[in-house]
Order: sequence, then structure tokens, then C-alpha cells
Amino acid sequence: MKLIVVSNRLPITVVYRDGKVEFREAVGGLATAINSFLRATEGGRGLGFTKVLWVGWSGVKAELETDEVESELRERGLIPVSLSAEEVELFYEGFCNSTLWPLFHGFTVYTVFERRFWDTYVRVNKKYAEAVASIAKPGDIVWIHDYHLMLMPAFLRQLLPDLAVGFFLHIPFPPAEIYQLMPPTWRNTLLEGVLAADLVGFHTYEYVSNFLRAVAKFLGYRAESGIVRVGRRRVRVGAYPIGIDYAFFHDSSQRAEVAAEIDKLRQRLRGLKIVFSIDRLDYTKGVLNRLKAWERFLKEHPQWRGRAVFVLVVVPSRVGVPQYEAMKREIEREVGRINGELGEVDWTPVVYISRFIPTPTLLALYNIADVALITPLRDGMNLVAKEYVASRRNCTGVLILSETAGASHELLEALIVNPNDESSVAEAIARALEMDLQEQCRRIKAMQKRLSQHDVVKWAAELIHATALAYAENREAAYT
Ligand code: GDG
Repeated sequence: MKLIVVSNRLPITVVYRDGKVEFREAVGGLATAINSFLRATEGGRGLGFTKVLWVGWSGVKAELETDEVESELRERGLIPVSLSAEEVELFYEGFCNSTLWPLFHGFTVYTVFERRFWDTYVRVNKKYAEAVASIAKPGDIVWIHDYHLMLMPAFLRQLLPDLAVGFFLHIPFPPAEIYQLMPPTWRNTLLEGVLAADLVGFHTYEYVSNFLRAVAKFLGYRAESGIVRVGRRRVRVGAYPIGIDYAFFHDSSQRAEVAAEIDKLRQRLRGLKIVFSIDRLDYTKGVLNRLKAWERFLKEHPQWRGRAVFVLVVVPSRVGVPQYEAMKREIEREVGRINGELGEVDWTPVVYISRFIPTPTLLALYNIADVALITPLRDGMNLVAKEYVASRRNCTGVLILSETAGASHELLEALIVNPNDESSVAEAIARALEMDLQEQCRRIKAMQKRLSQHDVVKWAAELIHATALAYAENREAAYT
């Protein structure tokens, strides 16, 4: 029995350098999660899989793909789906990132409804299904990830009915009133697409109940105890909050390269309390609100000027999408303004980095930051919050977290804020910087306990197990 993981992108980046092809491991949330799971289960063998394959786009436009790239990928168990430049534009930048992403995060004014986007989304989802069908055998488990592939379970079921199919959504599922803004045939087809899976997973109960309400309102299917009946099939729908590789973060300061980076940064930032955040450049992450709150904090608590610094890392993403370019310029303008208005010759209020940072540097920052300021406007889960807490080996540090991030349902001991409430965020920063060590430790310990008990391996294993069970039940029902 094989496990076939399917996601929009393969967990690898193909780079052309001096006429040669190089493969780099991708570092995104999903890639890290599945790789930790594979490490812990001896490549899936620990769970009885003969093989684990991964199907997705290599990131290289079809026009540039070579046989060499393809065979190299296949050797690593990575099955590429090729996308033309037009498909990348209309499917990935179009329906995925200009329709589903903004709508599902509640950014309705950014949402574009375009027929060409939809048509390409349908076509590309079929392509992914065909790629899986070409390697799958009856009884294999197929684990489909995220909003890019919501129609795939249905297409796959048509091609190969006898497969165990699990679907997991990494972003929020919006309330029915927001989902309703989508044209009726699209929204119904998407729901039917997802419901062709045996198991559908979300990060939180809130997203589960939004989904079930949409299914009842638009398709008329009722759910009982998390099971939706679709004809003779029973689809299990549940909350499976993603975890992290707890030990990797908790032990990070013990590794030589991270320890060296910690020493270096501590030296450079000597005498300053460090407030830290890192996000992909995205309007959902609330970077501008956060900057405003930091400015307000410095104005209302002037005793902290010269004694605290905000290290703001914003990693480029979805380069080429106009909203993202505009937001980058606005962040740069705000950082410049705040530093210009409040900075001193020997103190800069905001240290701004707009690049991907190497993992040892990220781990060092998790270790030395006194406060993590994680204030997305809306976020499916937010792994950064969990990684920060796990990294606090010495039991100090304060997490400030938005109530609108999925992670707030688990990290209850964080200082929970509303990201639009500028003055409360500013107050939370002051409270965090002044919190006594005992209280810090009490909060961190409680959160660490939960994170260590529900790590990424457990998350993946539970989802796969639940998919296998749901499939077995459906199979039995089909033959009785
Ligand atoms: C989606 C959902 C959900 C980031 N910058 C660097 C870097 N990272 C790593 C972090 C973390 C991951 O990337 C980002 O994960 P997030 O969860 O914060 O955010 P999204 O990318 O939006 O992920 C989200 C997630 O899926 C999983 O389901 O939590 O809600 O939107 O692991 O550490 N790593 C390095 N350098 C960087 O500059 N090395």
C-alpha cells in the first residue's frame, strides 16, 4: 500500500544556475510538516506503507521543463505535474491566490471572480487527478492538501473509485455568508469536489462548522456527529490542528550553528529587549497594523525607547501579484517613517528584513526574542507562534497572538489580542515586556506541554489513520 501526498507544489525548488539544474529543499510549513513525519516513520514504513510518493508542480513552467529534471524528481519519489505559463497565471495566481485565498480569509474586496480563472482551476485539478491516477493502485491512500486542489477528490474518484482519499484545508473555511459571495455553480462544485473524499480535515472546529453550514445551506446535505451523508457514502469531517516538530525547535539551541548565531545576535543587540515577528508578505498577516501598534506603544510608553527593538522579518511571497508589491512599498514607507520620527543616532525602533532568512538565524531569533508579536488579521493556524513557544527552552518569553489565528484555539496562555485593536496590542506589548519571569514560565510551560503532546507526526498519523478508517467504512457500505 502506497501513501500518495498531493499538494500544489512539490517540496522542492528547482533552480537553474550556470546552465546546471539544482534541487533545493523547500522550507514552507507543509513541506516541513510532511518531511518530519517521514523522518519519524522511516519514510512511512513505520505505518505500513511500502512507498511514499509526492505529486505536485515543480515550480518550473512547462516550457522550461526538461527530461533531466523530470527523471531526477521521479528518482526522489516526486511526481511532477507540469503547468504552462498560462496555467500558472490563471490557476495559481488567478483562482487560487486572487479568488480563494482572499475570500477564505474574509478579504472580500480583494476577491476577483473571473470565469477564465475558474475554467483553468477545473482543468488543472483534472490534471493533478490524472497524475495521481497514473501511479495509484486500489487501496492506496491519497492525501490531498489545500485550497488549490478542492476539486481533485471528485476527479480522482471518477478515475479510480477504490482509493482512500483524505483532504486537508490549511487555510480557514469562511462563514457561509462570505462563501455565498462566490457564484453558485462554483461554490457548489467546490463543496461536492471536497466531499468526494472519505475524510475532510480542518485546523479548528470553527472551520468545520463553517464548512458544515455551507454544505447544509448550499447542497442541502445534513451532518450528524461530523458525518455528512452523500448518497451511500459517509464523509467524515473533523478538526485536526496541525502541530510542529516540537523536539527540533525545543532542542535548537543545543546545535552548534544555532548556538553561534545566538551569541552573535545577543552581542549585536546587547542591552535591548527584542520583540520579534516573521511572516510571508501577505495582507492577511497584518504587518501594517502591527507596525502602527508598535509605534503607538513607543509613544505611550516612552520609557521603552532606546531599550526595546522590533525585529520585523517579512519574507517575499507571490512576487508579481500587484497587491503584494503595493503592500511591500507601504511597509517600507511605514518602517522608514517610524524610524525617522522616533529613532535616535544610537537606536533604531524597527529592524526590518525583507528576505528569506536561513533556518539557524530564524531559530536563533526564536531563542533570543523576549516577545513574539504574532498578529495576523486572519490565519488558518500560524506555525510561527507554535515554533516560538517550542523554542523557549529556558522557560521565558511571551507570545502575543491574534484571536483570529487558528493557533489561538490551542495557545490559550498567550496574551490574546484583536489585531485591529491598536491600543490593546500596544498595551499587550507593554505587559509582555514587564511580565515577571514566574508568570512567563507558567504560561510557556502550559503551552509547551500541549505542543509536545500534539506534534506534527501525531497530526499526520491521526489524519492518515482516520482516512483509512473512513475509507474502510465506505467500502463496506458499498458492498453490503
Ligand atoms: C499556511 C497557512 C498554516 C517563514 N519564513 C522563513 C521560514 N518560515 C517558515 C516558518 C513556518 C512556515 O515557514 C510558515 O508557516 P505559517 O503557518 O506561519 O504560514 P503560511 O505559510 O501562511 O502557511 C497557515 C500553515 O499553512 C500550515 O497549515 O499554519 O495558517 O496560511 O514554519 O518557520 N523559515 C526559514 N526562513 C524564513 O525566512 N528558515
